[in-house]
Amino acid sequence: MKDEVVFVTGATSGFGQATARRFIRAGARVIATGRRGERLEELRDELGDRLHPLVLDMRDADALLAAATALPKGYSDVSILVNNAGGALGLDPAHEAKLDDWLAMIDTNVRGLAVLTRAILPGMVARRRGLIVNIGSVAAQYPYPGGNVYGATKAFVHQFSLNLRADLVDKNVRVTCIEPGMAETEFSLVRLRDQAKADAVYRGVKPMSAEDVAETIYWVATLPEHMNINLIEMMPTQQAFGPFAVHRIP
Ligand code: NDP
Ligand code: 8X3
Repeated sequence: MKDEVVFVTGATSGFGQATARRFIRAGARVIATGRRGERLEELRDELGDRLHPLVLDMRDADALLAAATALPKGYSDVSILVNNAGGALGLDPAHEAKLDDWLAMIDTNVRGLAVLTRAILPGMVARRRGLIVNIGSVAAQYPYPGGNVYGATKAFVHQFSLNLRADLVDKNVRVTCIEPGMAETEFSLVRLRDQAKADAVYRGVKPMSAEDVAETIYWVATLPEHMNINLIEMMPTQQAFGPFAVHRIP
């Protein structure tokens, strides 16, 4: 791992923060991004100077492109890109959801992820070395009430990951899409904007942890170079699928 430069988006919390810790512990250098600069500074204080904090808003395409071309010495040859930043905003039915929430999810989970990938990928191809891990969701595959645009953004992540594989088959650049189910992070607090409601999501369940997902990302990154894991879908044992909804007229 000491030769790896890992670019982790959304490292101020949850999966991204646990991923930054996991790769630093293994000896890699990590570029850690997010909007909350103070949390990135705290992470550097905790993990040391192999972590490069970078304040970035995934909705700002110009900032993403500029950042990718201005990485400091020792961090410029990104070998692993973990496209993790994002989340869900709201759980309202489509006809009541806030349009601003929809646009913010599209800008972050889709547009930002695509822009950053486009910025980092040419270097990987030129060096014939790289791994992109995209964080999707079970919401990409299984529709549920209130999942509307969030699930659709993750369906983009799913298909984009597979299509990247099609383009990169002869470039020695690997692509994996990881699709988690319920994991306890700040995800539900951000989505529901209410601590009590967020706590209720995890009540009586042993959800996955941020570390569970980070360990999976790390496992993917430690596989032999000739192996590409295309997709991983993971859930807590206490989560599964429901029946189709049928609206019956009385
Ligand atoms: P958290 O809310 O704990 O972390 C989200 C991270 O994304 C934060 O670091 C946040 O940083 C960053 N982020 C969000 N919006 C932006 C933005 N506009 N610009 C830059 N960074 C941003 O949630 P998770 O760790 O759970 O989520 C990580 C990913 O995993 C997301 O893509 C989410 O959709 C996905 N996921 C989560 C699941 C879960 O149950 N927890 C299950 C399946 C998928 P900051 O606010 O500082 O900018
Ligand atoms: C997060 C998992 O089931 O809340 O992507 O959509 S879920």
